[in-house]
Amino acid sequence: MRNGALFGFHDLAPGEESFRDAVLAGFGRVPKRIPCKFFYDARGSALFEEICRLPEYYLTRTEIAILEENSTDIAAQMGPQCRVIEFGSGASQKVRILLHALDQAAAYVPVDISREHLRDAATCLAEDFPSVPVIAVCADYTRPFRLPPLPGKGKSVGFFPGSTIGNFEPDAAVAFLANYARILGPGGEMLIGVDLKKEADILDLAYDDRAGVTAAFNLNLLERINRELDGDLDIDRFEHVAFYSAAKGRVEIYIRSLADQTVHIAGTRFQFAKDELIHTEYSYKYSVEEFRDLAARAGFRPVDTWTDPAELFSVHYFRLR
Ligand code: AVI
Repeated sequence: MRNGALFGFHDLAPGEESFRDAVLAGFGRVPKRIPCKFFYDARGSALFEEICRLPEYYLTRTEIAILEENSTDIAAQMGPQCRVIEFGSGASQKVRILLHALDQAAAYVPVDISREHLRDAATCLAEDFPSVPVIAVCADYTRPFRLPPLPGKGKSVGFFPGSTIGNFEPDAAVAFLANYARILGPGGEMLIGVDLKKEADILDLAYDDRAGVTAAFNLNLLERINRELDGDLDIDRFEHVAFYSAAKGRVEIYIRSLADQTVHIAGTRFQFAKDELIHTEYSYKYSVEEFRDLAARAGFRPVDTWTDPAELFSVHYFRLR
């Protein structure tokens, strides 16, 4: 860390659900399932970064363009001396656009469960923005927790980009936003990126790209079972399945078994019928109005919304009622 950078690290020692418990429980259900949070081991995170650069995966570049295009307006809403609190901060990349535009942020608070990744990303950001105090918090942001005392008297603004909110089912998304609201406190505000509803063709390709990167990302869950849980799955006997259901307003992602087969995981035997599906992820898409209604259920009032010219993606600004 270079001299002058202001940096704090608060470890709230989050307990993590083990991959083993999740897979053994999930494979005992009908349909079988693996929660999408397990995509992100080292290989899965590298594949997700590759997805974000794919021509078919318009989400990342479109959201960045919206943030860049509207950074002055966004910074005006956030005001001087605000504290920016980002849940699931990962590599802390998109927040750099805000920190450049803001009239001196009082603090940047990245919150993530992945301790070492958080420490590295937060250290790097503190070095690049030496005038912004960076207070990293290692916590499970899907559960209630308390922020440490933060510097400054400006408002606390949540930042939740990437349309990660779409990976929650709607009731869980409301509960997640309500927890965010409690942590931001009275007067809190929120800047959140949300993918918009659109034609099925665009969404089908975004989640089943020609180069097969999303397929590799999804099937990495099975590779992970083999690596970490002493599994004997033959990956070639499974395939990636992703499609947009307009009726449900979501992309549904599964792994399909290509044969009747028996596999072993951590000493337990599981049967698959040919064409049986393992559910791995939903990615919900919302119209601007639908998302405003959902956020209202968590106590957020809409202030402004920015979209790209093709209306692929939206960035919303909310204030707590
Ligand atoms: C992290 N999340 C917003 C991604 C999405 O678009 O739902 C995860 C993803 N799954 C497949 N491709 C990308």
